Amino acid sequence: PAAATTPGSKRVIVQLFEWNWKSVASECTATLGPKGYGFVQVSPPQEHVKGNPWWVAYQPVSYRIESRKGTRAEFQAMVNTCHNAGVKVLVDTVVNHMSGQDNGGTGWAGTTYGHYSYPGTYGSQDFHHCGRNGNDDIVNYGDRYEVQNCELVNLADLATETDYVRTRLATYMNDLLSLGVDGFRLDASKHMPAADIAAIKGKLSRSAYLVQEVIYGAGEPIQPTEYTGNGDVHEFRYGKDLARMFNSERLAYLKNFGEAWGYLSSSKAVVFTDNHDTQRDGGVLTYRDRGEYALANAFMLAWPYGTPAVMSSFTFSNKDQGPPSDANNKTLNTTCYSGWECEHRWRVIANMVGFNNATQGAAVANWYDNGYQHIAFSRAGKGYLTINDEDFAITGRSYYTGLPAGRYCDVIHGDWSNGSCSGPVITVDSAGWFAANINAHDAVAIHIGAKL
Ligand code: LM2
Ligand code: CA
Repeated sequence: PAAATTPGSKRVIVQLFEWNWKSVASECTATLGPKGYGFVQVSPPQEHVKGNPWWVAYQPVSYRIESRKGTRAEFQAMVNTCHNAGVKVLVDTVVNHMSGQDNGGTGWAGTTYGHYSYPGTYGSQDFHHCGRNGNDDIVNYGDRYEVQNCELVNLADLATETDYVRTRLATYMNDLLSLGVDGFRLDASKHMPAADIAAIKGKLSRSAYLVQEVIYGAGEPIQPTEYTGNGDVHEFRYGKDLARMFNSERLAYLKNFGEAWGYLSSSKAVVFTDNHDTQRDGGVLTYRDRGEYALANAFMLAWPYGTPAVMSSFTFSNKDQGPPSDANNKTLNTTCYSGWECEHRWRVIANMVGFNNATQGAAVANWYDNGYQHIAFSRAGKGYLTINDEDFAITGRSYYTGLPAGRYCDVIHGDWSNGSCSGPVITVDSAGWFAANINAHDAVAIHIGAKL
């Protein structure tokens, strides 16, 4: 069966990184549904190695749905609750490898394992031994064979070319589908040939939204475009370039942001300011950039390139630090703004999700820039965003929106709910113009979904 490659009308994804199932469920009801998020991306749900770092989740030990984030029953309840709130569930799925522990151990749910032995699941014949670099680890990203057959940081590399491994992975994914999930973020996709992913997809019991993690590397033999036949692909260049425009270049250059920059085709790309890896590796904007980060997200959510994925983080001071957890490393319930950043709740970000939904399918029109850090554009007939990232206020200007005359809620500074606006109202005149002053490092956004 063919997997669906296109999300529905509410397309915005939010990555609730390392949230436990109980907290994801509450957030679907409290925020994600009401604010219009289409998908919640959850962290890997399978049994993993023990330990405190967040990345234990990326070392599977079995495919039991039992992790520091919760039990199978809690996972099932979360999927149901999110569906009732109108939010689909995208599961981070670790399919390229198992654990990276040389001496094995006991997993979170009690499964005893060895580096190349997962009783009842895989034996030594199910793993690659690439015979390179002394320890079978990947060193040279310029070598296709090595990237796909050697080990990513010592993680036991599954022989995804075999029917047994493909069937076992599909069995795991079909189990998740039976729990009602809507799609998969396929971890480490670059480390598997696109044909292997296609074969696994061919064994799925029903259609599902696929997002493949293929990190673009200049000059590398394995390119993100190889994977678009299977489904969507993350466009990693987007967040790095967007950060550069905000930090050291010009917002004016964003006029043709997207395919013209050499990116994947818009209909296949999933884009983000940052994700859990890039926010630790640098070169992108993160929650630490506060207002600047909010403006970058506002742009992403207003600009019609790709499917936007909003990051929601726990705060950290070192790269390995795990999420707020108890003494056994069981993840605590989320408390926003205390240990958890909850960027997806920030007024600008949450309200721009509504802008994205209201402007679906409308082209960019009426682009304006001052040559530097002040830009503006409409989504024809449906919405208008202007960002002033200059160090000075822009006053006494009018903006041509082409929108129907009327009074609109400025969703950057106010919330729209039950037909009223908690912040400033922008009046578009009968010729489609409005006048406003815009502070330094600030923005104004209006759309037809928030019209008084
Ligand atoms: C991914 N995408 O392809 C994830 O987005 C990324 O977060 C994962 O790395 C990676 N692939 C493997 O799924 C993370 C983390 C690594 C961590 C691995 C495995 O960034 O630091 O590696 O998960 O847990 C850790 C240690 C590493 C060690 C390895 C195996 O940092 O030094 O390798 O475990 O024990 C000897
Ligand atoms: Ca591999």
